[in-house]
Amino acid sequence: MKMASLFAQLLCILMITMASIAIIEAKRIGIEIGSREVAEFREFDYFVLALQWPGTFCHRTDHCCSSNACCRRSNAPTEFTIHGLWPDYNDGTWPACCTHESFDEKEISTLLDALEKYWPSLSCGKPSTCHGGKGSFWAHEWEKHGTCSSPVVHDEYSYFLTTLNVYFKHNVTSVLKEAGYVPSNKEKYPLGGIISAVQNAFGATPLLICKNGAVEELRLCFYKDFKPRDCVIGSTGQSFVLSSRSSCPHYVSLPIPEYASFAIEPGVESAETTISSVLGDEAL
Ligand code: U2P
Repeated sequence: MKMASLFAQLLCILMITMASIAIIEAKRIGIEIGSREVAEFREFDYFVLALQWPGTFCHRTDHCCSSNACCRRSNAPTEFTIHGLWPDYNDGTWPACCTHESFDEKEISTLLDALEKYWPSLSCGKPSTCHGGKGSFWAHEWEKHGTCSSPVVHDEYSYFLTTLNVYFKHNVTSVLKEAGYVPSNKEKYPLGGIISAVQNAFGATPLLICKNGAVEELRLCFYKDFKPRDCVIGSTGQSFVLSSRSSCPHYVSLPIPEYASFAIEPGVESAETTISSVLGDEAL
């Protein structure tokens, strides 16, 4: 009897230890349990180029710091900026933190001017990295998404260069401007009109994400060869459908990007940057 109870206790300790190890391992490789990120590291199906609208993001700045581009006064962004290039699965899930490679800013030193301008952080927060720490916006995006972009993108440098090149080839801000959708704090534009303008320009349906009726993100989707494809996923036969209507009303606003007027924290210089390097003709 005593032996049986001892055995049961040992079994219990063993199970708790195994569960703890599993949770520590999941956290180590950055899997957010309960979210749509998956631990599966099979090859992804397509890419999402996620773009942020600074007019919406910068409105919510409540303090300034050198890393927040909303605080750059005359150099604050006025066009869609890059959030990330995300490898995704067709079922609406995505892999995350696929390798143990850590972000190294030295690897992308020649791209930094361009990244500061076109891929800046629009907040002061320090996002989590895959191996238990906090890092820059770029560190987060590379470790979480870039490391899952194989076999199309193999390393950190090509992840950032490829993303910049895809971004330059698909200038959403000018497409919307040409269609009459200019930043405004008064106008509201038909969601369908914005979607059509992007469809006409690139031949594929984007996905819009809104916050309080304002465009917060616009996502473009691409096959692995970077030919545009629809972002809307799902059909009548599938239960998963993701569309711009999930978060945007019929009429949306595109607020004028205005830099945050909060002072930069004392002792920290303003992060004014100018683009001084040309990326050259490096192909995708
Ligand atoms: O949408 C909220 C966050 O989930 C991650 N995401 C979303 C859609 C998608 O197709 N792929 C994807 O990764 C993004 O996480 P982040 O890169 O910001 O950590 C997105 O912001």
